[in-house]
Amino acid sequence: MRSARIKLAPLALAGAFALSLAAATPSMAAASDETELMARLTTLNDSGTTGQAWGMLKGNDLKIKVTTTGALPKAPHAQHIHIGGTNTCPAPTMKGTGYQGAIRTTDAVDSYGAVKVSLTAKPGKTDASAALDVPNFPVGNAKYERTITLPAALAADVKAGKGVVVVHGVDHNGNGKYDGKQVSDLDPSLPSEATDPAACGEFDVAQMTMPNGGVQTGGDPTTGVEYAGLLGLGALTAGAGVLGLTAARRRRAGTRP
Ligand SMILES: [Cu+2]
Repeated sequence: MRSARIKLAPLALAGAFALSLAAATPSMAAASDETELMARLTTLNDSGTTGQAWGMLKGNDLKIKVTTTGALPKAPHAQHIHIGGTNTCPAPTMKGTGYQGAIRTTDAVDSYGAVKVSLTAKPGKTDASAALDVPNFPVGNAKYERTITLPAALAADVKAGKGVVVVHGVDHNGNGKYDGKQVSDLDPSLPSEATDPAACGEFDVAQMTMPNGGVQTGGDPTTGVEYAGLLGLGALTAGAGVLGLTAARRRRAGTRP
């Protein structure tokens, strides 16, 4: 009986789905205190620097990773979580007070606020006092990871998605190093190039994306939303039910393999 085999397949998949979900992401079912965060870092000041940040906040402990590409090689790049202003990145087209209209760090405080967490390597401090702890920042492209215990108020802000990850250091004149006559708005002993923002990304709470790749062959954007809603209620078994529904819908849509 051909039809019986077709009906069995979704059931087996549903079981696998429930298992993998329970193993991989217990936090979802528990509706726990873990918050996942993501930022896509986009270029400011034509630096050519892009990157991404990922975070997992558990209580007040933030595990954070930052990677960048296109950062000026062999030069330190200060990196922070800023909070304040509108908790957003400035438009890349913003006119600043820096080199040929470049955005300097303080030009954009209305957007991303002040430095609240300094993303230094150990043994650097991680509060605002370490904002320019040059020896402990990544040199060239970042491949950064650290777990930082935040003050409770900051953890709450990060959890609310208010953080903005900013990577600094822009070689405006393209000569391969930080120099130039203009001094930094953060520290007059440094050239402005050393501290101007190079990339920025809003550290948003990650949208819940379900591991549906093994089930769907694509095409139905609404099923992901259904999963999210049901799982929000902590209903693993309901998830299996939705899978059955999805399979039925796909058959109706004539997308059987
Ligand atoms: Cu910063």
